[in-house]
Amino acid sequence: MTFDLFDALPADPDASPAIETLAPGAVVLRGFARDVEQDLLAAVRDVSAAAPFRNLITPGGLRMSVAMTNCGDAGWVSDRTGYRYDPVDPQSGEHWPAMPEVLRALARRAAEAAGYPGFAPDACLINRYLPGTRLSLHQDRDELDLRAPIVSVSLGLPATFLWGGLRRADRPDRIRLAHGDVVVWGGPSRLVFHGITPLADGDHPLTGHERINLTFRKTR
Ligand code: MD3
Ligand code: FE
Repeated sequence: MTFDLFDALPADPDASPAIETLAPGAVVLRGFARDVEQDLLAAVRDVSAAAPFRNLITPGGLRMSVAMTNCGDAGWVSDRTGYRYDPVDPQSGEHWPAMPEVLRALARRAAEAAGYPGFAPDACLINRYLPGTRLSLHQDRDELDLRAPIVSVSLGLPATFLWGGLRRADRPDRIRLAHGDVVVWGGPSRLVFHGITPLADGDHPLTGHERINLTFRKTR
């Protein structure tokens, strides 16, 4: 009689091939946003009609290659004075557009699937990448409540995501983020250094030559 190791393993009702753990606290949900892709892109178009994408200036005086806008009660901005979350879009002097319900609901659903129930983001930063656009290695630490995760949604062209350790000098790993992928970063992964390598050109059926990334944050 043969003994198959797999016969000895109980079925795991929570095991799903769509949930990959990258590191403690960090989970990739491949294709999780696909079922609402059209609604998400329509919402991004609405937000950017009211608060256009712009290339912010870093405190060091460099213009970022990523173009950004925001929706929600607060938006991430950078200028010569530093980084901050601001309820007002400095370009218009108006509040940022409200967070569309389809965005809020997706972020909550993804956080829950990753083990962070009750995620209530007050800010969504929307990044737009064109071929050649990159985001250099950084930490996200402008949020007051670092216990809450950050949920990121990738749409359009694929990108190579770099994620390192808690020190800038830690050699980063690379993962491919494709259309519809959602990543949830919390717990011990919340303060890892991360970035995006220069975007390769391509032609995506829904976004053409663009990659859009949404990051949902609880800033206070
Ligand atoms: C890990 N955005 O907006 S998303 C950012 O694809 C940012 O546009 C990248 O980094 C993008 O700040 C990466 C993945 C991501 C976002 C936030 C994180 C990973 C993170 C915060 C902490 C740890
Ligand atoms: Fe970041």
